[in-house]
Amino acid sequence: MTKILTAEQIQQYHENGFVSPIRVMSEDEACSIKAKLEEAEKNYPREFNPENRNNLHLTFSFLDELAHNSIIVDAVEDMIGPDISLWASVMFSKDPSTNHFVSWHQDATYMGMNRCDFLTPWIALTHSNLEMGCMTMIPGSHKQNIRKHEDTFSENNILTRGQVVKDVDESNVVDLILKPGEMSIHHGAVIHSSKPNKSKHRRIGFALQSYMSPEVEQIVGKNMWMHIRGKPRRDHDGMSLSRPQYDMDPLSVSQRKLADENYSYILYNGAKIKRNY
Ligand SMILES: O=C(O)CCC(=O)C(=O)O
Repeated sequence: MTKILTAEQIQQYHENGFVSPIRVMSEDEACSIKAKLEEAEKNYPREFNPENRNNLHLTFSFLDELAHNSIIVDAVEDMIGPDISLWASVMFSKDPSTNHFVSWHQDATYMGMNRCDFLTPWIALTHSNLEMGCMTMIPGSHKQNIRKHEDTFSENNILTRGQVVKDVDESNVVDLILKPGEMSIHHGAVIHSSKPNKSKHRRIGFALQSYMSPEVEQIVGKNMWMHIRGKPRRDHDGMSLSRPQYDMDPLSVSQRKLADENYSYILYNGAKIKRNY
């Protein structure tokens, strides 16, 4: 018995490497989260900005609540089982009329895990459509191995290394058009990208990247895990994180600093350049 997803949605996920759209909350609730986010950016500009965008769920209660949202976690449980930890999160924000884009890539490439079958819910906090640079997927591409990625460090590419998979067959692409409060869920190995936001409105997606079962292990670097549900992980080197008691509570700030350092070590392992993302 599944909790949220239909058998058809689960089949779509396994077949295509993604499933979308799934409603998590009302549009009004998503707008209120966006308002909290913009308040946090105003109050803590150094800690929360387009470059300092990783692991914000560790220091802001409204994002921690999203990471534990029962609709999101139930959907994850339907696919990976009851023992769930969260590896990290990324706030992907694109300002209106900017050139920022995300090149074709597979998330698992630089995450340093022993396998790729983990998943990322991407929660739309605004509309996300073609004009705004929504995510685009290559269906079925998660069934291949990890392809060769070239690190470009291109200025407008908002991936850590500006990594690119070349010669992608774009004949069957699927654009994930989402309304505020909806999510998509994608597999760690599916090839995806997103184009610039040409609209007059900001596009924001919160990527809970990624929820993993205990079978998925960190083999490059150390990670700090947020326990979400079920049996806690038993990694010998991975530390467990506590939830923020309130926005920017000092313990959570120090934990996020350490988590971000570990995260950056893993993602830039072997890279020639290290950027601020
Ligand atoms: O938000 C975007 O445009 C890209 C996000 C992405 O690549 C991801 O969540 O894996």
